[in-house]
Amino acid sequence: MSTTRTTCPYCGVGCGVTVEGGVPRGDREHPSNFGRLCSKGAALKDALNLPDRLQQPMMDGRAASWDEALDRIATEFTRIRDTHGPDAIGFYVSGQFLTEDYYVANKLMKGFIGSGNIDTNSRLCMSSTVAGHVRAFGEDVVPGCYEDLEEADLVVLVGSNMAWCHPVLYQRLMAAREKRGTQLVNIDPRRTATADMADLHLPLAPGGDVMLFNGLLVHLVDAGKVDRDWVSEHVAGFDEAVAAARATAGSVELVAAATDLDPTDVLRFYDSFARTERVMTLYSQGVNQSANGADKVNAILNCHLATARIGRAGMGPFSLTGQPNAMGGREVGGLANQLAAHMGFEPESVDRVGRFWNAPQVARTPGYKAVDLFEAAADGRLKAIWIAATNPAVSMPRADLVRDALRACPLVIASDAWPTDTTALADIVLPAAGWAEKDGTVTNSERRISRQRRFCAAPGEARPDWWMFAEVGKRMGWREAFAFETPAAIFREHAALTAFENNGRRRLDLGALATLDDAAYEALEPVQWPCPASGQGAGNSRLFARGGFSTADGRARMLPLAIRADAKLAGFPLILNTGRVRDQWHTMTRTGRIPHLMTHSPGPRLALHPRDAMLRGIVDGGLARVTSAQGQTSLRVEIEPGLRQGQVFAPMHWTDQFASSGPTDRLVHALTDPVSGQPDLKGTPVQVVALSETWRGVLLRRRDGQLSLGDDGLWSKAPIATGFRYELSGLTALQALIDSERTLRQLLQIDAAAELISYADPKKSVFRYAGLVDGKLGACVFFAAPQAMFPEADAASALLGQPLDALKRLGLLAGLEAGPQTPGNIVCSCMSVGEASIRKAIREHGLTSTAEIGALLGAGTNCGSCLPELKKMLALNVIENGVQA
Ligand SMILES: Nc1nc2c(c(=O)[nH]1)N[C@H]1C(S)=C(S)[C@@H](COP(=O)(O)OP(=O)(O)OC[C@H]3O[C@@H](n4cnc5c(=O)[nH]c(N)nc54)[C@H](O)[C@@H]3O)O[C@H]1N2
Ligand SMILES: Nc1nc2c(c(=O)[nH]1)N[C@H]1C(S)=C(S)[C@@H](COP(=O)(O)OP(=O)(O)OC[C@H]3O[C@@H](n4cnc5c(=O)[nH]c(N)nc54)[C@H](O)[C@@H]3O)O[C@H]1N2
Ligand code: SF4
Ligand SMILES: [Mo]
Repeated sequence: MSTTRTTCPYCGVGCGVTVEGGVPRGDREHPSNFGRLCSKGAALKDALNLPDRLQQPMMDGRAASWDEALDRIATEFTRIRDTHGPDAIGFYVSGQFLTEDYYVANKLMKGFIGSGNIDTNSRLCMSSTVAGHVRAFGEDVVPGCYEDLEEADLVVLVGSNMAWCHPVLYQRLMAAREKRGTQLVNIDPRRTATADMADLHLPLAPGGDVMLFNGLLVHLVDAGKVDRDWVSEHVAGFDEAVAAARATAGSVELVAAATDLDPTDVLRFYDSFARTERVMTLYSQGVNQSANGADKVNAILNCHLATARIGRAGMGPFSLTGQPNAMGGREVGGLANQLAAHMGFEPESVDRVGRFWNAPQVARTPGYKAVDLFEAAADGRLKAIWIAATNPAVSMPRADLVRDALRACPLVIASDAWPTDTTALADIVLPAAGWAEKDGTVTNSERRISRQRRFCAAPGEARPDWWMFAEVGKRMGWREAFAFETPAAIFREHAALTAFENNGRRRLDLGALATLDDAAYEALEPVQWPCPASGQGAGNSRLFARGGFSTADGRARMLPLAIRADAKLAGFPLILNTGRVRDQWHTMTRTGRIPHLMTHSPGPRLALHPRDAMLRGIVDGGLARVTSAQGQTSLRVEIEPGLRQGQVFAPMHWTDQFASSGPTDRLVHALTDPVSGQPDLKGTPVQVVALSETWRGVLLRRRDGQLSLGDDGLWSKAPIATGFRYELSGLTALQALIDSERTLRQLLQIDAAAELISYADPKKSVFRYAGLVDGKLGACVFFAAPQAMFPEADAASALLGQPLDALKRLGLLAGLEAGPQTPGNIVCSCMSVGEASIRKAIREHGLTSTAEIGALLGAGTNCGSCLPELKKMLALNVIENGVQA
């Protein structure tokens, strides 16, 4: 049986995966995960062969050949470039590209079409970190590595829900903590699964991070913790940075008041940071996705630079990257404000890259950043846009404007592996080969390059992204520049460019990899850069301990940072925070099609603080309308005491394909950080009002398809093993729906010939209908008053597609099939163990540890992603039932 070693396609931890007999498992030898996978990684087996793949190029809604599609793109691009200039064309690509895809797309746009207009979803993800790194270090370099987490004595997590978003790395941290007692501080307005595990949680007012870290800098100076010798040798701007910090955050009381934190907690954090030499500050989207994201990054870097806690074992600032190849995209220069290989648009770099590519018309200026790119498409400046491996109709702020932009733009091309809200608006849809079907490399959060290897054939006509861009390049007349035959050839060219006239000026140097032959590329083991041809400093996992920053004078920069006033908007008194849930990946094209990954968070929810809910007369599980200056939607509410009052939270994942509420980004404002251009996705002013729900329902069907619920019907969809489960609700009388047999038949997807059976108990507002095709259950729908739970639906789902005898029919309609108590929301998705079962077992068996839960129920014994939730339930049991843990 052949074994393939590859990398997980989800988050930036970059876990190694071995595939044997078509079954992916954690790679025990990979230095990211040593065999572990999280719930998403553990479900990779189910991500192979998912339904609905795009398999054929489509033009204007009809199937086309690759030749037709690529020729039309090349002809149109050439015409547009000749008529309107190169800046009338834009590419919007993705951190889910492999480095090789990215390299070719960047070369085509910046080198040959001759515009800077290629930007990526990394603009929404990492660009504040890139800007912060460049301002402080002179180059976008992550100074540390994963092992540092295991060697630190204090880990500060800022704006990161690592337990859910970087679970395997989080498990490594937890394992190290067991051994060395690592202290954990979590800085997040929301009490997340990560905060639950922290020694200290600072629920700061949103946006308070610069204030908090300015205050920390002042405290470090006053506590005598500055490494004066190191700073005088390796840092510039110390005095200015400290003066600005003192002017804004001169005392703990001031900081506490401005961030709405308890002064004792602030002091506890400052003291432990000052006291502990080995401190790591990990951060992600609570830092990056802000109107002052770059300043937040530099506020953190300032504290590490002042104390020389950088590039040494167990210390340093560390940005947790989101996408599997967020880093690779930064390396090739996929952001509109970078040119290539960590070079910007200085004339010297433009000249160097131009000579390397043998391209006479390299872009000389940065292009549009994501938000501007779609504005340019909306107002006619862009005549063509090519979107690949990202779903901006869902994931961009002001998503409705993005949709309008796609409708307005004369030529929209989208490459994806599944149909999405974005491909629905494209003139040309190109079917992409996905994970398992293509070869290349990705770079994880710690600068480690790993191979993704192909082990399946792509379905139908699907092709790798690099091939599509190269084909268009050739067809536009640049045959030689795009004559790539393999990903290995692309990688060699990319590696050579990083080394070209580098002379130690850029830390990104892959010179040693530029000469890999095809066999060596095939066999490439995970490797951390720098990897210069000279071998000097090769594979250094820690950088900058002895200075040597990539600035002209070799010194790092500390920055003076001002405090930004928060944006208040009359009529929108609450702040909408957005982010992720444990088992979903972004716009759900893969994870939303895997039944057991939909059980942990089965539908979109708006989390509300109990007091904000009470003030609005909203109950747990009730419906609410959320409105912002950008748009509005209706969502089911979950009361969450772990929120700050005044803040609401909604996941970013759901789309028009999965729920009537559609993308949360319809509500989100497009305010951007002035330095990085990254949108403030965590801070949209909104208003929330109660909606009165008149009925609720659950529909089970074999097949997906249109739902005929009338104008005000709300729904969300989840795949189940036997078909699809829809949660329904209404705002007007149910009668209109159930009085029409036609509507009912449409809902149940049965024609007039099929048998429709029903049960009604109007006094209790209970109505049940089922459609039978050839005696087998095709679909059923249960309606009841709001607040109903529908346990009978879980039982009925097993009957879908099964023949129903008279007894089963009766049972189904009478709701007798409910069976044993429902497991509740699934907490452990690997072992399918639900919240209700776990709580019951803890209570009845007096369980006090996750190990005991594991032994009894199996929960938490596989990937470990649910361990934080299990610990929380154990703790809650102590509080609720007075049991000693
Ligand atoms: N399960 C899952 N994992 C993923 C992904 C996924 O889709 N699903 N996506 C991957 C990607 S691309 C990314 S970028 C990462 C993101 O990983 P994270 O950044 O950990 O995830 P988020 O949920 O976006 O946001 C993190 C936290 O920022 C907090 N926050 C909001 N405002 C502020 C603030 O002003 N200050 C501070 N300090 N905190 C604030 C939020 O409350 C939230 O808990 O996850 C990666 N991993
Ligand atoms: N409100 C709010 N919005 C956010 C965020 C937030 O926290 N809050 N987070 C932002 C962040 S950090 C990120 S990273 C973005 C993510 O947002 P997106 O990038 O839009 O999300 P994905 O669903 O990952 O989109 C990837 C697409 O690529 C497709 N795909 C998969 N493999 C391949 C392939 O090999 N080739 C091609 N061509 N296509 C492929 C998938 O089917 C999917 O449609 O969302 C951003 N938007
Ligand atoms: S932590 Fe999970 S999603 Fe991230 S790379 Fe590892 S297995 Fe994949
Ligand atoms: Mo991201």
